[in-house]
Parts: sequence; C-alpha cells; structure tokens
Amino acid sequence: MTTTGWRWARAAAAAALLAFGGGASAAGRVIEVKAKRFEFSPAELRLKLGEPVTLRVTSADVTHGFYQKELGIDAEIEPGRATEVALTPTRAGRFTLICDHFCGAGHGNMRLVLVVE
Ligand SMILES: [Cu+2]
Repeated sequence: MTTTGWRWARAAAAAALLAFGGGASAAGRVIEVKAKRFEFSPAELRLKLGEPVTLRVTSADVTHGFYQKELGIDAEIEPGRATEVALTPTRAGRFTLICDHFCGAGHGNMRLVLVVE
C-alpha cells in the first residue's frame, strides 16, 4: 500500500469509530435496567424505531424473566451478573415486557413498558 493509501485507510477507520459514537460498541446505546421483586427500573423506556440498543439487565435479588414476544426478547436475568439484550426495534408502538420466571407473589405485576417511536 502507498503512503497515501494507508492514510486513507486510517481516516476511514476513524470515521467508522465516530459513526458508532466514538467508543460505544456496534450494538448501540447501552441502557441499564434493574430487576427486583416486583418491578423493573426504569418501568418505562423510550426507544427509537430502527436504533440499535443494548439493554444491560441486572437482578438485585432472585432470577427473573425478561420476555416480550413481538420484539423477540426472551432472556433469564440471574443475580450476580449482567445480561445483555441487543435490540433494534422494527415496529412502533407500546410493548409490555414481563417477568416470565416466577419470582414470588407480586410476580404478575412485574412489567417494563417499551415505547418505540
Ligand atoms: Cu420477576
């Protein structure tokens, strides 16, 4: 490769980094979500249609589920480690994500609303 060609390659690599927000991974914006009996925090998230995000979910107590059928989300959230759920919403609307792993008496009220707009 010529010196000029090499410079162009480096410039292209720098531009690619900028495109992903200068350091963030290709999986996009990382959003922290905490799960505990019997709520997700935050309880509502606003997402942009077509924007890749990573939900980084941790549990403060026991194993919880993390399930939303239309968006194809189905994960187990175990205490002691973060579970990363990559997601690029392709449909607008309000989607209610639930805990589908029985975690106690208030389990049925454990919801996270994903608003995609
Ligand atoms: Cu739960």
